[in-house]
Amino acid sequence: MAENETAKIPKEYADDRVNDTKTRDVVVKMMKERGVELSDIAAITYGLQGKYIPGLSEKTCLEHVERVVMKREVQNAILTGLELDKLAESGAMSEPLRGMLLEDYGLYGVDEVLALAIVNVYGSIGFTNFGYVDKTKPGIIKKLDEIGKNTDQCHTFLDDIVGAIAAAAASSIAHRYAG
Ligand SMILES: [Ca+2]
Repeated sequence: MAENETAKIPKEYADDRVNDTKTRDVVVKMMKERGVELSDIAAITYGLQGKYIPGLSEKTCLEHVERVVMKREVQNAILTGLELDKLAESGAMSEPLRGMLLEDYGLYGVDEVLALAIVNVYGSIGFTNFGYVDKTKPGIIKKLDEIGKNTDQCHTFLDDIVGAIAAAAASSIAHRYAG
């Protein structure tokens, strides 16, 4: 049987131990409540890979974003980061951390470190893409950045998480099309 041709998820990614549908639903809902749809992330992934892969669609990008949010390491990073953003907003967080998160203090840096847990899942291509989206702030990332700067909302962790998921999905696509 031509297993590789028919299987939707490549064998190396199809490990049930790292797939968690229930937590997937929780983190997707959490991101939605914070203003991010998976399709917003897929649009960034498309921006990263569309020019290199002829015929790549946003729908395919969305499938790879879905694959990324099924990973337990990714889900854990989302749960942790978004909780910290929400705690900072609610006031249930001590100083000086609260102030650093609310003003998105440039030398804080733990938001980027947490996001690397997501990027790591798909290896080295992800790092380059993550650095690129961090610098260019495409689409929803720019929007989150502006909301974070101009309102009481805190997106210190969310913007990096979104960039990391987009970068990881781009790597997943690169692996898929390289073979
Ligand atoms: Ca950030």
